Amino acid sequence: MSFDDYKIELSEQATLVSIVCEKFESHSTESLTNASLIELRELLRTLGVETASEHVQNKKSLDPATMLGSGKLEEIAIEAKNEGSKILAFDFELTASQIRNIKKITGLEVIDRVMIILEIFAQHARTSEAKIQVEISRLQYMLPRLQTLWTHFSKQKGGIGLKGEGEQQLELDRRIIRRKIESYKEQLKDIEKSRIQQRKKRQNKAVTAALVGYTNAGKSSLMNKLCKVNVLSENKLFATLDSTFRTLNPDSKPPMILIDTVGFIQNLPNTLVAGFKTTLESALEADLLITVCDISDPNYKKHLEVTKEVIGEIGIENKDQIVVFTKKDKLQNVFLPKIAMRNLKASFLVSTLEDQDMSDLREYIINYFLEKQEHFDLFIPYENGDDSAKVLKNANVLNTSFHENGTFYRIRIPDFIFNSLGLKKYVLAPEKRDELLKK
Ligand SMILES: Nc1nc2c(ncn2[C@@H]2O[C@H](COP(=O)(O)OP(=O)(O)OP(=O)(O)O)[C@@H](O)[C@H]2O)c(=O)[nH]1
Ligand SMILES: [Mg+2]
Repeated sequence: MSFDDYKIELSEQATLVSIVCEKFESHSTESLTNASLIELRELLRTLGVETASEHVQNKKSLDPATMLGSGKLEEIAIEAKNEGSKILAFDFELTASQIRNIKKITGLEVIDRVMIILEIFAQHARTSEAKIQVEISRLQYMLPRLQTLWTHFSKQKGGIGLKGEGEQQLELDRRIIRRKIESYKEQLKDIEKSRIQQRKKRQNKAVTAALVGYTNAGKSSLMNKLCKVNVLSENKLFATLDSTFRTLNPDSKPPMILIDTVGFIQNLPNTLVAGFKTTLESALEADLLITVCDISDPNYKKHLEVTKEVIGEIGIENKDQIVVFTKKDKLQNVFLPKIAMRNLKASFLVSTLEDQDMSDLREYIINYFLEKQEHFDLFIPYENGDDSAKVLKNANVLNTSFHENGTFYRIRIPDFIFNSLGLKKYVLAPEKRDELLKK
């Protein structure tokens, strides 16, 4: 049996199913359920699956066997078949037995929110690290569901098989999967080692800002405009799954690097959380966090909340932060940005389609870093030309004057970089500096 047999079969159209139930935190009110359903449509659209009608049942308590009541499920199945859907897409995670029971009642294929997100991650993973992480998540999702999947598979093949054969196969598959997960984890450790080495290389050489925020907010588009590069930006959820590093402004000293990261989503499947956070860890090295938020999305507040939560979970909430609200060109309500920006210390409203906005934001980020840099006054004798060259290469020179024995420089440079250049011996005492400036 090949592991591909466990992958979901996606046909062309799905009917959506959800629930409103006080006891179900992520679906406890009508508005939470509706917002999540809009997102489910987007997730399915990203996978190329058309979405048909949606069905929501209000329930006092959840039915452990099928979540929704079986009568309601029968009704939904009739409508789904009438409109030509082969799949029911549930907007929450289902257990193996729930999937089995619902399939039995409805006679339709059943997929849940987790499978859908896993499938998108699998399709969008590009680097080997992202691919391995997604594969681990998928195997972890499969492990407790293996029995259902296996029964389903043997039925599909028409082989009833001997009972013992099925069980043996199941145990074998479980073992194979566990072993695979272990070996993937080992591979990840190696990749992590090389990532740490690369991070060390960047350290002390550059300053960095990380773009973080909800999926589809416009992070990659900003990266493209600010760095004049071409990172994949698409109207799809989770277009980016790995971190990309680009130089913000090649002329600035030190180089300023922007990091584009994986987007966030509410109700991220548990199996994906660990992998997702590792990918986000590239934001740990950032000196500045740029939270990107699509202000034209009716749920922008929720998106900001989710972003804040994730930032807290990976422990980077104490970094300097600015919020960039994007897609202002799509905004109907002109007062909204004022309300949204009222309680934020530093925030920007932009459209990536407007060049002026992009150059203002770029300047703001560059100035942010420049202002954090220290001033140093140096006097470098002419015979130490190499050190003068270091200054010109690494520092922002504000003032230069040439004297009998050497050159005076007033420079701006982050102190961690200054310390690594070995130029401390040239720093002038204030009285000496005043004397040189007078000349
Ligand atoms: N109208 C408008 N569309 C924008 C703007 N910024 C980005 N977009 C569009 O929004 C969609 C998503 O943009 P991306 O840059 O891929 O978003 P992202 O935050 O990187 O998304 P993930 O990688 O999925 O997390 C694309 O179709 C962009 O063209 C904007 O200012 N105005
Ligand atoms: Mg992106």
